[in-house]
Amino acid sequence: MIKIGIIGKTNAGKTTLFNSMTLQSAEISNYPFTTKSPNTAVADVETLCVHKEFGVKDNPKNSKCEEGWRFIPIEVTDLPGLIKGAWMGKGLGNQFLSVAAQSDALLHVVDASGSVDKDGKVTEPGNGDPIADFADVELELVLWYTKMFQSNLVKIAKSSKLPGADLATAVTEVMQGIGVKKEHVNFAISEALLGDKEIENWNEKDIQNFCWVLRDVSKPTLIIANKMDLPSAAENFQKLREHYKDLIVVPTSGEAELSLRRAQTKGWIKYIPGEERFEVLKPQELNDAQRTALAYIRRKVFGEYLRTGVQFALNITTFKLLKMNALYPVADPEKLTDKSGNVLPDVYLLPAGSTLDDLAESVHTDLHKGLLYAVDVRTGLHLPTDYTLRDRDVLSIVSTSRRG
Ligand SMILES: Nc1nc2c(ncn2[C@@H]2O[C@H](COP(=O)(O)OP(=O)(O)OP(=O)(O)O)[C@@H](O)[C@H]2O)c(=O)[nH]1
Ligand SMILES: [Mg+2]
Repeated sequence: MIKIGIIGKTNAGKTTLFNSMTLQSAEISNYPFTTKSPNTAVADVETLCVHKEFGVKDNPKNSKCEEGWRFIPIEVTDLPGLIKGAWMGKGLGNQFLSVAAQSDALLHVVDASGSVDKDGKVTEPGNGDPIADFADVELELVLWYTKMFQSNLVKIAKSSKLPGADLATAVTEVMQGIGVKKEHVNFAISEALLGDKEIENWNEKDIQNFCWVLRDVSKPTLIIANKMDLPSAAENFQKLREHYKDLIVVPTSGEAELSLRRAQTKGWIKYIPGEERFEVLKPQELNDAQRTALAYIRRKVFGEYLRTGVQFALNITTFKLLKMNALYPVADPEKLTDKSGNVLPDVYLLPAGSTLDDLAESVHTDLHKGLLYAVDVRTGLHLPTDYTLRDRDVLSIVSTSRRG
């Protein structure tokens, strides 16, 4: 399952976002460092389901389908807030950073309303500096990567000199546990202009440059501009977008999403996460405060930003940053069912460039072992095992052992 980590300064609203995505009840407060250890739970990403195109009614098994949208589970981890010096192990730093580094992608949350001061205490909106907050946390992360690289320098230098070895392979061996791939290392060597320099001759600056690029390329990150419902958030959101041009900045209100998801669970409103509207179903069951809160969300969040942004952020991370494709394996190419008769039962997420062979491996080892070909349900064509999968493919995989 895809793993997404939520990082950021204390009080930025990480746990509120986490609870709104996963419907958990992890502790939220306006005191700094409320979260003491990581919380992990399942959330969903959303993609347009193929069942309408085929004119069938589906029976999802590994996912859910609501009003034409497929919701596919992913894993989300909420991390403790960060303090300066975390990379050296200060506070909960090390624990935080190693979990963050194991995620496939990161949501880096900043308080766009600027209501958290430099020490993480809640202040008047507008007093905080979200651009500096983002830079501080990023620096900690890069320093942690640098420390990991530096403490393995002797080992890397030695194994890169072994017969048949090279520098990129040696670095990858040491750092693959945190998602670093050989192509990332090669890219970082070339971006930092270190292709012609023996590793023994890399100076501090070379190492720093190399580690910045490595962090960027190996860990896709989305900036979440949170607390958009508060004053001064709009201005800071623009500033963040201008300052961090190479990154995607998504405006969110975690608090609004959490209120809506909870109201929806209680049956008070109809709301599908990600949609640009909600409907009050039981106005008589709401008290004055709840009515006011919903009216505020409608005006300040949906009125100005169309949506709370939370589901959108998860979708963008999965489909744009991680370049995932949604794939629908079925056993019966005519009925689009599995062996038990469930229509379009499962969706798998695999990164762009994956092949039919990769899909078969994800579905079942036996299917993979005897893999012959797949039938493209749309065209009836037989696809070879090295066929490059496309988003929303519906495929009946044929192997010597079984159909899946
Ligand atoms: N107005 C507004 N307040 C929010 C929003 N999200 C979170 N908050 C508030 O911000 C404060 C901090 O929220 P948390 O979710 O505990 O923040 P955190 O980033 O997990 O904090 P640590 O665990 O200390 O690192 C709480 O008072 C929340 O109610 C939002 O979207 N809008
Ligand atoms: Mg928290």
